[in-house]
Amino acid sequence: MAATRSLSRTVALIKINHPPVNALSTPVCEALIKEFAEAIKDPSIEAIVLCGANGKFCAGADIREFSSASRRTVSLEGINAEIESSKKPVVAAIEGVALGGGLELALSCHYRVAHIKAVVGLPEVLIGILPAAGGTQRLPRLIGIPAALDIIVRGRHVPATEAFQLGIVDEVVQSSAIDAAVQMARKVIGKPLASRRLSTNTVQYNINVDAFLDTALEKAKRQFRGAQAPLACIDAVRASAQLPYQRGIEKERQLFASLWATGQPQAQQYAFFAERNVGKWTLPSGERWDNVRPCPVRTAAVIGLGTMGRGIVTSLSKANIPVIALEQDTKQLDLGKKAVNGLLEREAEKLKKQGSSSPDGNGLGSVHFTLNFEDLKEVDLVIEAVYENMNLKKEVFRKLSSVMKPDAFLCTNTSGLDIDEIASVTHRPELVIGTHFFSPANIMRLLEVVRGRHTSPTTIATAMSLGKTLGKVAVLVGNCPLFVGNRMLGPYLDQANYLLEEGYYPEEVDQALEEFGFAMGPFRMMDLAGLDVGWRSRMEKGLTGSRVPPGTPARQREGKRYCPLADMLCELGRFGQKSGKGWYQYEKPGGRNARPDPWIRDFLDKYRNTYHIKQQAISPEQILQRCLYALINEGFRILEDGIASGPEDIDVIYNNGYGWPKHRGGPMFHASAVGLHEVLMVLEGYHKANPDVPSMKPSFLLKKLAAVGGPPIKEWRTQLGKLPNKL
Ligand code: 3H9
Repeated sequence: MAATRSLSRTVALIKINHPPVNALSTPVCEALIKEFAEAIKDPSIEAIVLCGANGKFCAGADIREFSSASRRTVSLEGINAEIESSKKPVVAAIEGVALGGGLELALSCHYRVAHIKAVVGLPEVLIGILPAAGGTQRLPRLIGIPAALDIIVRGRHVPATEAFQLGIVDEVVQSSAIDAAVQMARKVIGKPLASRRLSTNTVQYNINVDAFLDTALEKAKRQFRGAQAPLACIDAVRASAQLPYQRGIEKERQLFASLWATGQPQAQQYAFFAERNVGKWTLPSGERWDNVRPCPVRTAAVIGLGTMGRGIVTSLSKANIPVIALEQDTKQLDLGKKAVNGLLEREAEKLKKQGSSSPDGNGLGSVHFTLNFEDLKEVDLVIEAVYENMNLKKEVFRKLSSVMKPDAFLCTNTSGLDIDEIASVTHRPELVIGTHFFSPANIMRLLEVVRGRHTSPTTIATAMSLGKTLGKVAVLVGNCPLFVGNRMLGPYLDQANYLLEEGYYPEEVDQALEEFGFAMGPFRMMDLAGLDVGWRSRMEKGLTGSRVPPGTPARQREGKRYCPLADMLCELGRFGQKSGKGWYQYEKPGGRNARPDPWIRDFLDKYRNTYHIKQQAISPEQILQRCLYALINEGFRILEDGIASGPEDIDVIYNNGYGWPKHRGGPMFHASAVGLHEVLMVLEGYHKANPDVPSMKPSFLLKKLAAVGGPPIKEWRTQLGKLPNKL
């Protein structure tokens, strides 16, 4: 039964029962309508408590129904209006979550009681829509415009204690919220309900609402770069202050429909489910997420306390896992310790604010700093995060293999080195795995988990489960140079560099990609990461520096186009933010405010003159096509090589690790939305005119999918089934 009713004397208890999160599917809504109607009609019932089964109130509308052919036939706001107008008091008993339509349902009840560990919120904006069952009209009527706007536009989860302070819930309890709600229901039987019906109230404010919302709108336009849902949320909240309730509801409905027509909700809802699906990994041998048990990680160690190591230690400690942090000498250890302690202090402060610190500590795992490898003997899992150099990593793994207990897992935080080569120096290659964190590792949600040739299913299960414990989105990928995210970045950055050769300036290319929605354009991103990182790797490969054979043309390597601009900047000490100059200039070394640099303009003009490069007229649209389709084409090659198990995996990586705008779903989703034939035509045209850029040669898989009419992304896997799988 989607919703059931039982009785506690004269109080009816209506329970939503739709595992796993009690989402409001059509059958649930139909059952709610029926149960409420009967409870309201039944003369023996004096009050009603609404709750959810299995410790969860309700996670909102059933998102799966939005995209299905059988779009909702039942109006959630209709149900809410029925509940609110009931003459018998209705109390919501909130346990676990009351999100989206779940909170809207609770707001239509006359009273709300929450368990202390519950969270409430209107996170619709995160899936490309707005609360459309009265949430944008009732919440401002309850807590005012600024607080409601903050919750609706950011889609944040509000802990019960804060919800109580804001007035969203009437009581917070440590024990059963259902029992407390029944008690409250009994207390309020016969009391007047008029003031408890939020739709009949007016929004209270003592601010200039228009000016306040205009400022919020401008800020949201800058912050969310092209995402329409936050702007629609602001419009809807404005309606709550300006219009009577019913007209506000009409506005909410109109805004919902116009958002749907933008295609953004479909992209964000695809991304929502993709994030959940990537956790359900499957190996070609049949082992899967649900038939391989992960080993518990009770203690962990981190080797190297550079930027990445510090973030990883903090991340483990945040998950309440005791960590041993190891450095090679006292100076590095002291530096690392100071930095980690600073990060941990900030985390402890956050936990305190959320009320999550426990009475016996600050809620963080202990960190022990050491110089001694022997201290790692008993640890369950180690993450090596030393400098990105194969010989150094092998030296560390040799030591780890001899020191650590035989069943300890050995993880390497590398952004692209060969896992098999690292594993080859150990006695236990089956326990070696890549864990590619993204900087800052205590904040960024992505974790690429890289399977080596010998990595065992248990090791995979353990690394994937650790990712979840750390609050990350872990994606399993195969072992190849640069794995998935960084491998796709190569052709994208090449195109960005070629655009400079052809007449553009860094800020123009960045602007086009930032207007598309990227958090950062390619040149600002390179400056942030440090230009010297790529330069050193190109020197090691003999692409630049003293190992380039004499007579090699400046703009060619092995017959392929090569852009030496970044090398030239590095030779001049322009490494990006860290040196105060790179593609941009900064206020000081380590500064963050990128300003266009006239020196760069001059440098590029001279460069183009030297090599007699004719300026080309390229539209911003073409900038996007060249950079994005280069990235996408490499994504198809990755699928072809069996390095990622599906397009969702690639999209989750880009959405969570590379600043891809979520309202565009991810690069592979974008390709399917644009049309694979269109992508193919552009790549073919470019490659024909530029045969010396092989990365733009359309991939076999793209051609194959385009040839069968460019099927929707969810059907690509059928085609992928016949390709190799390196997972
Ligand atoms: C809405 O309410 C619109 C209204 O304003 C009015 C419209 C007219 N529907 O995340 P998890 C599934 S829009 C369907 O792994 P957790 C999820 O896919 C909705 N399915 O667990 C997964 O399935 P599977 C507004 C949903 O404990 C399983 O549940 N609400 C929904 O880490 C477990 O999920 C939201 O946006 C749903 N609404 O986190 C809330 N929610 O097992 C979205 C979850 O097959 N949900 N599933 O992979 C969440 O934020 C998290 O899922 C939640 C639990 C915090 C609830």
